Amino acid sequence: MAHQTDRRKFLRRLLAGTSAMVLTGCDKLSNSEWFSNVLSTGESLSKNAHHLLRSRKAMAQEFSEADMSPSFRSNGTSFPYSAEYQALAKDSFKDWALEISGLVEKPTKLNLAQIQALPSRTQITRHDCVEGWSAIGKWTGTPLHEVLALVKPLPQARYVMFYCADPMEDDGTNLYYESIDMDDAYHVQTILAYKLNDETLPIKNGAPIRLRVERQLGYKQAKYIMKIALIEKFDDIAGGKGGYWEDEGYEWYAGV
Ligand SMILES: Nc1nc2c(c(=O)[nH]1)N[C@H]1C(S)=C(S)[C@@H](COP(=O)(O)O)O[C@H]1N2
Ligand SMILES: [Mo]
Repeated sequence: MAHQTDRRKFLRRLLAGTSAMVLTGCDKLSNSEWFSNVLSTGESLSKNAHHLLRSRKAMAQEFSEADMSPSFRSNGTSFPYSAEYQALAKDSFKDWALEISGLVEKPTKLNLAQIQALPSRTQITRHDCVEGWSAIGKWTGTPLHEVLALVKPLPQARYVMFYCADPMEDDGTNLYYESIDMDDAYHVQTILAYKLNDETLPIKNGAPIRLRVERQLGYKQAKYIMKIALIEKFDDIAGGKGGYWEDEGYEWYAGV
């Protein structure tokens, strides 16, 4: 009995302490380094716990031909208006070449034929856009790990940046861009897609190549890729958040 009373007293004291902190101390505490350290530790703990439950190598669900959407809509840019892109498109991207540089041993330039000569992967997956629509499409492309094997990332490389052809401002500035980490870069379903539903990738869906990083939301699936760079940190790039929509406030890690 005595033991229970003690316990009740203890709980009451604990609650009182908590609400006092909530009512009076919170602002002051959140400014202290101690409190924000505790908060960020909690955040990274739950992130790690999440990754223990579902490994970064886990596969996105793949579907059958019967599940495919009758057509795959276009969202965001449907035809980059830059003169450079228009000229490349006119010539079916024969003069297009993908530069892969940054923190790599062997910076490389690959044209479309060279990319298509590498081993390919085909996958039927569901695309989920935060604007509230989904579509199931069949993608064929070169696994990014095949390209990484050619350029040999240096140990300090932490992210892969994708620079796109489409300006997001009317004055031609602010090109769309995205980034993923090395776990996603080496994921077997991460491909540089050049076919959609067994056809040459249409311009509206990102020709000549677009990223498919399955298990991530639509805005990570960069279209119209012109350049890839391996980097250590993106603080100095555009808005510093690792992607066009991230700079506007979206989450950088948009995966499950
Ligand atoms: N370069 C570029 N990539 C982009 C976008 C864009 O506007 N430009 N939009 C993103 C968004 S929000 C989505 S949902 C998908 C749309 O891909 P889709 O046009 O093939 O449907 O591409 C993503 N990648
Ligand atoms: Mo989207």
